[in-house]
Amino acid sequence: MTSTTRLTVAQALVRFLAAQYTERDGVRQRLIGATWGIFGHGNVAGLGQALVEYADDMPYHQGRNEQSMVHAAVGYARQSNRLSTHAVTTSIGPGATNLVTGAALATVNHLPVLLLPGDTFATRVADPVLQQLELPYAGDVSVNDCLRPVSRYFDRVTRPEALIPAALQAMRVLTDPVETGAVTLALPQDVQAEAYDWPDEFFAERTWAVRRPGADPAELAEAVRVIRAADKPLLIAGGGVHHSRAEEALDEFARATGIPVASTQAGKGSLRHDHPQDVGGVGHTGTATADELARQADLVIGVGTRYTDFTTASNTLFTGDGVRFLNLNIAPFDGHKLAGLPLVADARSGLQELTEALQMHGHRVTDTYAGEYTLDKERWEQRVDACYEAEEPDVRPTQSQVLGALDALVDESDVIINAAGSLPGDLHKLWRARSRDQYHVEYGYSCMGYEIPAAIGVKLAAPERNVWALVGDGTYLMMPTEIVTAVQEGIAIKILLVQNHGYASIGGLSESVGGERFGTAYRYPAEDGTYTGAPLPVDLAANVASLGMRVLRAKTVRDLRAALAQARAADTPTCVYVETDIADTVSAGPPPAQAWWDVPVAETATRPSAVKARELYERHVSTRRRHL
Ligand SMILES: Cc1ncc(C[n+]2csc(CCOP(=O)(O)OP(=O)(O)O)c2C)c(N)n1
Ligand SMILES: [Mg+2]
Repeated sequence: MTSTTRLTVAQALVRFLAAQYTERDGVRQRLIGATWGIFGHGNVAGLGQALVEYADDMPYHQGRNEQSMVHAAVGYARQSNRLSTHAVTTSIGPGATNLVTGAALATVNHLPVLLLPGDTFATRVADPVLQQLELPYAGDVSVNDCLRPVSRYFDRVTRPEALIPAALQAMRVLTDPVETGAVTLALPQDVQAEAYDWPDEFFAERTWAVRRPGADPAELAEAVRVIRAADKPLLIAGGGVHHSRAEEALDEFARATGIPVASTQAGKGSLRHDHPQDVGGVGHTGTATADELARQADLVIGVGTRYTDFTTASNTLFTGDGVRFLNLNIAPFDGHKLAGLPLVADARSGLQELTEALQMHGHRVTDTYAGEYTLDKERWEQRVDACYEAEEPDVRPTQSQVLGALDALVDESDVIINAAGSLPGDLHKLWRARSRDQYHVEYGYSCMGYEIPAAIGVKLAAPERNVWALVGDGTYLMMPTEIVTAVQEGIAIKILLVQNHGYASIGGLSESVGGERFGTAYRYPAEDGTYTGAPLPVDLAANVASLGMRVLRAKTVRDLRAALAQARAADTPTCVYVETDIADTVSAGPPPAQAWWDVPVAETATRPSAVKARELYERHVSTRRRHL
């Protein structure tokens, strides 16, 4: 007879989660390192009680907003190379639907996170309960169904025994490098508290091996053939290089073949900035070096990339004669993009196999090609230096100079986090990544508000690192509340808050697409009704301080350098607050976009700015290539 233990569904789930491990390359770690939670009637008596009961087995973190709890879990998962993540429990209704944005972010970025929203009664004896959505045409729907399209696995545990298959499927998806993303187990609140006799095997330690599949021999042979036949190959490193910990394999591939390596936002840092083959970011926010190589390339080797519009410059970047794509990707879906030759494999395994095969042929790009990109790379470095330099240290810095001040201070152990605004573009162009984890820009979902909670997650995964959340004022206002969590738990994150009184990024974009910067500045309304009056009297530094975090205000470049150094040395959460000028962000900013980005412009309009923008738009559209 199997031995059993009588526990509630919530208790069983917590015990089960505490016993799950992942293993890759001989290293084993907890799959669910901790659980975040905000309690309401949908989870307080179920999961809330279970987390107290098993507090020794499952660490708990108290969040302030459900979305930001997911961001923290995502930050933790990314820093943990997807081998470990956090769970997030919420109440029903608004607590649950607040998860949707975080879930989408996790799924878009292929980062694992376990969501445990409470759900309305399975028995329906008290319908409608507080916060229940009733649909006259469907009795089996709850607001949690909003999580289906943004989850890689969704299940609703309406009976205690159904937890067993649901929990096992959830672990399978979280640890599968192709499938992973947000995983949702919706837990009706009555079922959470229901007892059941669980077979003890359910609670035994279980290790999920994270696989590294190698390439199919025929695909590998074809890949080697096309690389050998290419005159001007360019490799594009995507997030998959990091997820697979393929940075060393990429380094060996690049050194052996001389093939230059550009990177997407998610892939930046795959090679150090001073690696001879690293040519920086590619695409709309790319470097001149990488974008020129992309224009001329006859073979683009995508490694672990989804080829978003920022990378392909909305399909206007790859214009080389007969350009072809070779896509090393663990996901066949991405491997087949741009009518490319798929090389379906783990990034590390695939790169190792390619390097070995190419070395047998002594394959290397020509010295002329290598000489050209080496020279271009040096030229770009000088442009970065010029942007970072601040000849006059006693005036307000430009945003590039803010980055320059940080660049001068950090070493390999620092992690910088950003997701939205004008910073991602500036960082992609300028940032000199010194280590593989340093550049943490979430640009799959580019979600304002990711940065501060993600910094907490990263710091929990890597307590020895200096973790910086870089935030614009718009982003700050979107989601500052997890500062309280950092203060409460003594998580010494650093925030660099750049105040420019509005949306520099979208303001600039708006101007270029005929939108006249409408609704993008934080200003009082002027007489004509547009928001172009005086700046608002908000004091975001005081706001940070009011949440309990130490703030250092910097007015000049000199102040900023001192404040950043002080913040870096601090062992409590510290924010550096600096004002820049929206106008500076454009005029004294980094080099302009080296490639286009498609944001459709009004086809008909009366205002001259929109008419002009449309003319330019049509010229760009005509350069689009279809790769078939
Ligand atoms: C949640 C969310 N809403 C809207 C957007 C669209 N968006 C992208 S950048 C941006 C403005 C960011 O402002 P701020 O943080 O001040 O950065 P700045 O552009 O001034 O550098 C907006 C609204 C987004 N990325 N995320
Ligand atoms: Mg701003």
